[in-house]
Amino acid sequence: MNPHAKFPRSLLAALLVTAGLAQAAGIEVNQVGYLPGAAKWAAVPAVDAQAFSVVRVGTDRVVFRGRLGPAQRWETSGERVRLADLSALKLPGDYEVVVSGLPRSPRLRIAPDAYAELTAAALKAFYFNRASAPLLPEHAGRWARPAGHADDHVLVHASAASPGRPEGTVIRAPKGWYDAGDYNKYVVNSGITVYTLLAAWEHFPEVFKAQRLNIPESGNDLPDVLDEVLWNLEWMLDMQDPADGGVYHKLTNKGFDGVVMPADARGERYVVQKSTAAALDFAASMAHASRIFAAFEAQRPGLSARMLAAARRAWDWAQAHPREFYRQPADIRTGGYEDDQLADEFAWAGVELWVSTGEARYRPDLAQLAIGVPGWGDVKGLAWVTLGQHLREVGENDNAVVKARFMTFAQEQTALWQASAWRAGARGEDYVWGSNAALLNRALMLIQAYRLAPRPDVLAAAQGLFDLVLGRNPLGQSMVTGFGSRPPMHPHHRPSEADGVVDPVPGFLVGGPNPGQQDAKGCPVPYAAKAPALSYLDHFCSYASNEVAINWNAPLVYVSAALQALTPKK
Ligand SMILES: [Ca+2]
Ligand SMILES: [Ca+2]
Repeated sequence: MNPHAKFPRSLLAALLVTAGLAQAAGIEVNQVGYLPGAAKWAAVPAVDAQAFSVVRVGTDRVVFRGRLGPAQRWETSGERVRLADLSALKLPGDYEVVVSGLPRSPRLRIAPDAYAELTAAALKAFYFNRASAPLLPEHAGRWARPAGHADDHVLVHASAASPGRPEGTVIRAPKGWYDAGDYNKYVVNSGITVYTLLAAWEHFPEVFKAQRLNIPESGNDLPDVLDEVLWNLEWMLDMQDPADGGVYHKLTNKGFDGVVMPADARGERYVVQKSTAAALDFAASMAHASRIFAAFEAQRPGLSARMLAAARRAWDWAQAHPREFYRQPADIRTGGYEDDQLADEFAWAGVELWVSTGEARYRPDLAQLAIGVPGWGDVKGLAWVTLGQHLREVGENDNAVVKARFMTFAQEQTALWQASAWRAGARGEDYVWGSNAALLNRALMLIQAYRLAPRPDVLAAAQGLFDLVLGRNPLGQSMVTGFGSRPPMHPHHRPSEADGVVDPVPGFLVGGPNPGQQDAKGCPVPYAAKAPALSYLDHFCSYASNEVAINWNAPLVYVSAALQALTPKK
C-alpha cells in the first residue's frame, strides 16, 4: 500500500507542523532504489516502536530486521525522525520498510543497475529540450512535437553591435538546448552544463559507452552522450563573433513566451551583449570539450582543434575586456545570468586551457583559489574537478594542494552528514532557489574526493544527498519527473504544460524546496509550509520551486552515473 495514495504528503506535513505535531509523516526511502553495496537509510517518524523490519513488497515475508535510532529533530523541516540503517541488506529485490503503527514505506528497490534508467532519462531530458529540431514519435513517444526556433534568422541586438556586425545584422545560431522552462539559450548556463555532462563521460565512460538513448544519432559513430552534448556545443560555437573572439551572452526573445509549444513561439530572436563571463565560460567548456573530442578525431576530423582555437580566442577577448559585466538592456526581459565576480571564471578557464595546451601563461595561482560547490555563477569548483582529474599534469607540489582541498571539503561534508537527523548533509540555509541541484553538485564534489581517496563515509554522504532528491526527504517526494512513487507532475516547463499529455516530460530534476517562495503571490494555491525542506509546490506556477533547468539536470546525470560506477558491487 502506498501511504501517499490517499492524502498528499505535503498537505499532511503542513497540517502537522501547523498543529505543533512536528514529526515526519511517513517512512521515507530513495524511491528510485539503491545499489546492493550502497549505504541505505530510511527515515522514520518519531514513534515509540524500537524496531523495524524489511519485507518483500506486498507480503509479510521478513528479509531483514534492525533497531531504530533515537528520535532527532531536523531543523530543515522542524520534524522529529528516527533512522533505520538497512545498509547490510544487499540482496536485490523489491521491498517495503515496516514499523509498527505506521504505513509501510514506498517500494524500496535494491538492484545492481538501480540507476541505469535514471541516468539515461536524465540525459534524454536534454534531447527533449532541443531547439531547432522536431521530436519524432519514434524517439519522443508521447512527447513528440514539431520543431521550434530554427534560429537561422537571429538579429544582432544594439547591445551586441560591432563594426563588422552592426545592429540588425542577421546571423545563424541554430541548435542548442532550451535553458529551462523557457525557450531562450544562455552561454553562461550552458558552460557549466556541457562541462558537467562531458565530465560524467570522461570519468565514467563504462556507464555511457553502450548506452542507447534512442535519439536521432543513436547507432551512429559516437556515443550518444557525446551526440547530445554536441547539439549544444555546436550552438555555442555560433555564439562567438568570428571577427574578435567575443561571445554573446545569450540568444533570446525580448520577453518570455506564453505557455505555448516551441513551434508556436515565434517571437523575434536576438543575440545580446558580449560579456566577459560568457567568454570565459565558453573558453573553459570549449577547452575541456576539445580534450574529449580529441579521442574522436577519426569520427569528427578537426572538431577538437576548432574548439581549442575558439577557446583561446575567447580567452584573449576576456583578457582584453576583463570587466564587460552583463547589463540587461531596457528592452530585454528574459533571464539575466548576471555575475560581477569573475575571479572564479578566470581561474576555471585558465585551468582548462592550461591542461589542454600545457602553456604556463594560462595557469592560475592555486594557492589563491578556494574550493566550493559549483553553480552557474561560481565555477571555481569546476577548476578543482579538472585538477583532480589531471594530477599527473598538475605536478608534485600542487598535487598535495589539490588533494588537501578536497579532503578538507569532504571532512566538513561527512561531519554534516553524520550529524544530520536524516543522514543527509543539508542544513536549512542550503534550501535556496535550485536547492536540488545545489545538493547534487555538493555530491559531485564529494565524489571527486572519493575518487582521490575512496573512503566509504564520503561515498555514503554523497548517497545521502542523492537520496534527498529521490524521495528520502520530509515531503516524501521524488524530485525527478517520471521517477519514484511520487514524482513531480506539474513542473514549470512550457512543453510539459502545453502539450496536452498528462505526464510531464520525463527525466527532469525540478528546482526543489525554496523558502524564498518568490512566486507565492502569483500562485493560485499555497505552498505546503514555510520550513525550508517543505517549501515546495508541485504546480506550474512555481518557477521558484518547480522549474527545470539544464544546469540542474547535468549534476543529476553525473551523480547518478558516478554512484552506479563507484558503489562497491557488494
Ligand atoms: Ca550515437
Ligand atoms: Ca563568478
